[in-house]
Amino acid sequence: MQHGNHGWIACCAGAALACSALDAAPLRVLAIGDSMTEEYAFELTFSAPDSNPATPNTDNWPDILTNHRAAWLTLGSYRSAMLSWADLRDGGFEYNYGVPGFKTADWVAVCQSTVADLFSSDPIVALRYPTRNDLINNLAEVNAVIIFLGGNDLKSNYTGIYSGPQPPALLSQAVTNLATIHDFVRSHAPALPIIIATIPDIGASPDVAAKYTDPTLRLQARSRIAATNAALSAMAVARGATVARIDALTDRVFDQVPFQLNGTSFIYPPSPVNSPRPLFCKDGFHPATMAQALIADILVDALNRATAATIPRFANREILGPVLGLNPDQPYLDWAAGAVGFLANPDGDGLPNLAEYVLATSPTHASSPFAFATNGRMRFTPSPAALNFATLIVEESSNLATWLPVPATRITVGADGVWEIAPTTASPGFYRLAVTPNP
Ligand SMILES: [Ca+2]
Ligand SMILES: [Ca+2]
Ligand SMILES: [Ca+2]
Repeated sequence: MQHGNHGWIACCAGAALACSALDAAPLRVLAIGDSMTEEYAFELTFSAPDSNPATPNTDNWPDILTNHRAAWLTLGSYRSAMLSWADLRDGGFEYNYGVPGFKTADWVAVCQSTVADLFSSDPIVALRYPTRNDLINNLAEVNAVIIFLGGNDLKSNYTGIYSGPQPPALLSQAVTNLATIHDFVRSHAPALPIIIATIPDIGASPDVAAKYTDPTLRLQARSRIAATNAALSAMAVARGATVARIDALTDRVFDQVPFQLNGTSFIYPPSPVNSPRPLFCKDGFHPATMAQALIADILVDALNRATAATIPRFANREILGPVLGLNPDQPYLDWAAGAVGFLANPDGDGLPNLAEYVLATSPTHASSPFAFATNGRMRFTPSPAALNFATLIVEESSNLATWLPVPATRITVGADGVWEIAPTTASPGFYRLAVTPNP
């Protein structure tokens, strides 16, 4: 059997989004939420850097979607002045009812508000009634509703969730409250698609992690919140609502250390600079722009499932580049130590640089990256870091004309990172490697 191999690269730069194909008007989306949803322009206590406290340098999901998906989606008209909406919306988008600090019970109180609230000496209570009326009016204008709450419920008694003998009643109450809010929307908009977000597990934030440090109790809290989100999802599905699994993102923050997109890693501790790299804003509690872009992606996916919309999702390269202003190729450029293109082959060994990066070989020394084990298997060890950045596909051919991916059943990746390719029964067998940057 012969084994042929040579590096081969299919490069694709970030594909331009096909805006011109749009005929439909942007989807009008209404959001019922808390500080995760209130425009970060109105949350300067954490959205702006210490050095320039009046100018936010982080964006949240409504900011990101309206900045980068305006052709597909709108949250309505925008008012930049504080208190320019005469209700709990403060400033910002017409259809954005993100109210900082609100728990699910606060939103139930808005839904159930009566004219009597207008006479309350508490200005927040007094604003419930006009907020409810505006909301009902806007439900007649929009194409979809997102209900995204619960983080403040968890914050109100995280100690009980963490170390209480039983899961606190607030957890099941949050699900009941979200059902009440859903049913309020449904009663005023019988056919409107409704998306219910799961509750972000605030235990994933540096602020909470620093105060609640016992690993066993942290796991207990995580398990109780996961059970709550399972109940919440079942409630939503039973009502015909679409579920947006925001908790999948907080699970990823727990589990992926360091958190990375295409090999660009992000920083867990907050920073007073609020640079693009920390996962959280400077308060250590609210997600910074990158995490909010991933939230936007989860919501885009839910909106597309709930409606006939085809809003493009955010690929990692778009989040790194246009959203964050980083260079999506930075991990490769750091390895290449300068401005050397993916296809460059300065050592003339037939392996383009991107293949050398993935195969952990030297771009300046010609040498085979492959070894053959005694059993005739092709063996090589790609760089784990580079495999975050690019995808490696092993292809084979019996005639050097038609190439097909080697079936996964013949590729073994060992715990030590060694790839072994079992030979084909066809003879002669040729192999080549396709390496492409991740989207
Ligand atoms: Ca607002
Ligand atoms: Ca080379
Ligand atoms: Ca080389």
